[in-house]
Amino acid sequence: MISTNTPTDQLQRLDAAHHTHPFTNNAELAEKGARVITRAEGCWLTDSDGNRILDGMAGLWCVNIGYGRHELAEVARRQMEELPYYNTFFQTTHVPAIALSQKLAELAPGDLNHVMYSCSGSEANDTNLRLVRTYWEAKGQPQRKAIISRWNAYHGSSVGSASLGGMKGMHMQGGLPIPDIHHIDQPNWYLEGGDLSPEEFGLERARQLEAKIQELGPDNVAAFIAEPVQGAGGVIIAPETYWPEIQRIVDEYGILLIADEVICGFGRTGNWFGTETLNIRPHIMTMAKGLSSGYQPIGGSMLCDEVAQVINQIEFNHGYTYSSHPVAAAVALENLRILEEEHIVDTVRTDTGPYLKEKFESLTDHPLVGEAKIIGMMGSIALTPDKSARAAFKDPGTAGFVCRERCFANNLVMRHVYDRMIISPPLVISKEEIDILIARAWKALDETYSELKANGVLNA
Ligand code: PXG
Repeated sequence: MISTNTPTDQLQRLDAAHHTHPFTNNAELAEKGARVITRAEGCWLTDSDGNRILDGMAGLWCVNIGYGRHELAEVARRQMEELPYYNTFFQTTHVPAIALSQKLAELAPGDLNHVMYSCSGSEANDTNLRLVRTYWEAKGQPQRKAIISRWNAYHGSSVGSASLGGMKGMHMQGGLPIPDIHHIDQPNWYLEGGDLSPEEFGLERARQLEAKIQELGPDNVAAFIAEPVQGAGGVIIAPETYWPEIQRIVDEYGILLIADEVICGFGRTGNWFGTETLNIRPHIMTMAKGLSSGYQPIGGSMLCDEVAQVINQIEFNHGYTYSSHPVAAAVALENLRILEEEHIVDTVRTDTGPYLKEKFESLTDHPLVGEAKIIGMMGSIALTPDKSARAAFKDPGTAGFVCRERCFANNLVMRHVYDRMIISPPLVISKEEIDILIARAWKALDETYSELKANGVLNA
């Protein structure tokens, strides 16, 4: 029987033999061996060799309250003893589902007062896909099937949610997207803005939504789906003109707006939801990740009163065995209690968030960094071979990969999306830990710079 005391190389060999990792070239990984994470506390991971690693990504953008909160373990244990499982399909319910739904209705903005649960963000977006089309059928407009999304959006990895997403590398595998999903360009000014000012570019990109609605026929469009801030796409913060124009178009054409809050939700942007930070009024909100801080797999769709009222009049033939799972719901509720009672979201907005912003933006002093963008506790820097020209690397992703490896070697987890380096730390990160994060990032950038220079990849 193996355990965390088993030698690392033996764990790595067994992992390579039997465990197929997501989004990974498993043959390459088997060559070098996966790093084995054994414990975590606060913002710190420990690996099987005893290294302590600062987790600048909160797991996968999800461990908002940090690791090691025994209260959640205690709630899970109690719930497992009392009622480990029951479904809500056939005229039954249970206390954790009721309590969590009530709490979410209280926290969510506007009249987003109703929750349909899933176990993940992908499942929640699959729910949304079927739900918005079913909504329009119930309203006597079955021809409204088209859903508009954006290139480089991430909405999940299932057939439906990956189709909604705009990752071309995902569409290329497995015959995606499914029919009647349409994509417009993303508001990524740094890479795609050309000579336009950010403000002009924001308007231009938002107006692609209007053009797409007109192309498809306004009566055929069901919904527009977008992340308030694109996460997996590289922490792309739209220019200020973008969202007001999107909201105008959505309102004018009467289509549904789905805000995918899987990353932005539960404090990440300094408010409970990204839609509040950006002043967006969605009809449906996708949730997962920070809902339970990753302690249990749970996601869901928050519906506004009108959408819920229409859906509630029919039998919507949809649900998962583990929808509103009592243990996951109880753990999520405890997570929300901690976020609220410890004022974690307020602290991000008024104290640690501004501190991180100042330090993070100072990374633009580094010769390799073209821009730094951050909102609350999600940020990214663009690596560039030539700062003055906003230049991109010839072979996108190479520099980012080198930098990620240098971060890892310096015991900092920072993810790369092509040549953008990303942070999304636990929301409880302290100022001292922020200083460590920035110092390690700076060191990794220096090492990356030297390596790229030696390889002749830098222009200047
Ligand atoms: N929507 C958004 C906005 C997401 O970021 C999902 C939906 C899907 O959630 P699930 O729970 O099904 O994974 C996500 C997930 C990365 C990375 O490397 C990001 C995600 C997942 C895995 C990796 O940035 N986001």
